[in-house]
Amino acid sequence: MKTFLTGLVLAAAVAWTVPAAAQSGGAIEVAEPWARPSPGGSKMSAAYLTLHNKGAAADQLLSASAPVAESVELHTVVKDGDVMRMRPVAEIEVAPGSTTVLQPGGFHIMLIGLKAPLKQGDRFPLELTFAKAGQRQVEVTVGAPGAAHGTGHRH
Ligand SMILES: [Cu+2]
Repeated sequence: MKTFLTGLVLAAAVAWTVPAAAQSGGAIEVAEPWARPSPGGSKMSAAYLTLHNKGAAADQLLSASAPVAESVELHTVVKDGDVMRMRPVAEIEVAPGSTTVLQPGGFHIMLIGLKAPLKQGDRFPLELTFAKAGQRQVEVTVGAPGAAHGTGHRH
């Protein structure tokens, strides 16, 4: 069923002939960007955020970049025997009308070759490139997700 629906969405996307660059791309909302601190001189860290797709078509996060890191990759975590390993992914899908959460243990934005340590409370810009929504810049706060956002998800 899910494959069938995905097929329909892809067909709709192909039929939609307006150039992607001409669209304002308002369908994707980026919420709660945060990153792990990088203690102990580590040159790597990860950023996380929540993607809401308010549109009628699937979209994909294709890449990201940040001035604090030499390179930025999209990763997921897969179980390899008893070991959890990070793997690069070409894209992160956001289905129409749904939410994709990048969080520890799953999809994340890998910051490689940090130019300076990330300390709790630091902020840095992160540019996201989506297949349809185009480019989006967000400000990432370094710290735990709850600590960085007073209006967290506790009820
Ligand atoms: Cu990673």
